Amino acid sequence: MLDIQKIRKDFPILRREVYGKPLIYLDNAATSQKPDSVIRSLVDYYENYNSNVHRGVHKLSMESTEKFEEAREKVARFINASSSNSIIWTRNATEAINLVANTWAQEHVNSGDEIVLTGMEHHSNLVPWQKVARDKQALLRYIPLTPDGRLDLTNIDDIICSRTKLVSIVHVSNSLGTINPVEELTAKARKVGASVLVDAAQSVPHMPVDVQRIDPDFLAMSGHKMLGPTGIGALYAKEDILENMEPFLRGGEMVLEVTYEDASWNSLPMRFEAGTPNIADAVGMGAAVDYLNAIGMKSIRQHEVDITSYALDAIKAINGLDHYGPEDMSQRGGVISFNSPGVHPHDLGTFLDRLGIAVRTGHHCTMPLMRMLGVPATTRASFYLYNTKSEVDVLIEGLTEALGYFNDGSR
Ligand code: 7TS
Repeated sequence: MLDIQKIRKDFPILRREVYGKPLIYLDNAATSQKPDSVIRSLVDYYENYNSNVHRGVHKLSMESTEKFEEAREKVARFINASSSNSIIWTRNATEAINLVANTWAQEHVNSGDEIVLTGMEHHSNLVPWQKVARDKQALLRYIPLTPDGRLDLTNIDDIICSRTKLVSIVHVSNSLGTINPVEELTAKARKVGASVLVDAAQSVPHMPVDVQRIDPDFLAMSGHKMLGPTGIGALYAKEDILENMEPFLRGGEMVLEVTYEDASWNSLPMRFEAGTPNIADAVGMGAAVDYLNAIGMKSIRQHEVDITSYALDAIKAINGLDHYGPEDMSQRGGVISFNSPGVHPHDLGTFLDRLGIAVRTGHHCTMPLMRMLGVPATTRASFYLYNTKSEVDVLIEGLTEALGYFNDGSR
């Protein structure tokens, strides 16, 4: 059991009020809040050893290089990567996926190849592949969804087939909360010789993720969704694949030898990190990993299971509220999207905001999924390690009050 009250003390922002009410932050799928240790790691960097990495013989540069590379090690160990050479710093999960689309896919996807996605992808794992498919005359295929928002694997052996070059799938859906069977799908991809990318933006922050167990070729994540700073994320890729990939951006840091005519590439991981990297925020992401490890990912997952099932039961008990995604908590993360017919999610979100409750409303960057669900948008509550059941109670009271207000026939 997590000591939530103790954890909450580590997050300064949770002490603030909005509109005179205590902040109830339920928009963690968009971005998480930051503990003191992460905030302090940024201040410490700028106050004490700010310096460029990998180039100085001076003390500060050696210190920043050490801390920067130590953070990479921490991220590698966090997802059980066998080498920190497999971790490429990016700005976020979006950039990690675009890196693969602009390098590996340019070389490996050919006319007539198929790229398999799911019906619940975030635009980040959809739009880059649309461009690859257009450029290469490849075909995008989608694993369809069941009515309760799981992947429908009935025809999976027809979808993942000998024409499949890449299976690129979201691990945990940011709109439905569904946890997808990425291990099983990776094994299927392997059987037909296809490569695999896992969009782990919503899984790595919330549950133990082991890249040696899932065994993808690529995995994308964002620091800001896992208590780290914005502007930093990572691409995990198998080392032998990175060794054989062309660089993405070209310039300083990523080269070994440069002549007026040509250049050769630096060793991994620098080959994929042209220019001065985001040193401070990488160090901050390392501090976030330390914080999560100290709490324990299994305990965080268990807390989210408890709080999400508690919230789901209460939401189901509210008349006239539709909710999406699987009911079985073994297949669901800490996200609940809901809708009340006749009440626009934006109005609902605004009503809740006035009560101090931060939720996200909109299409959550999954427009095709919204279209498939037959709604323009949903209201979404998403939980993290610092949320409490009493915050859920306030959400439920607020929802009940809001629905009474908007559905009042006299209005
Ligand atoms: N993939 C998934 C599954 C996501 O949920 C998100 C962000 C991304 C990729 C992109 O992450 P980024 O850090 O590169 O932006 N999802 C959300 C969300 O649900 N609300 O705001 C951002």
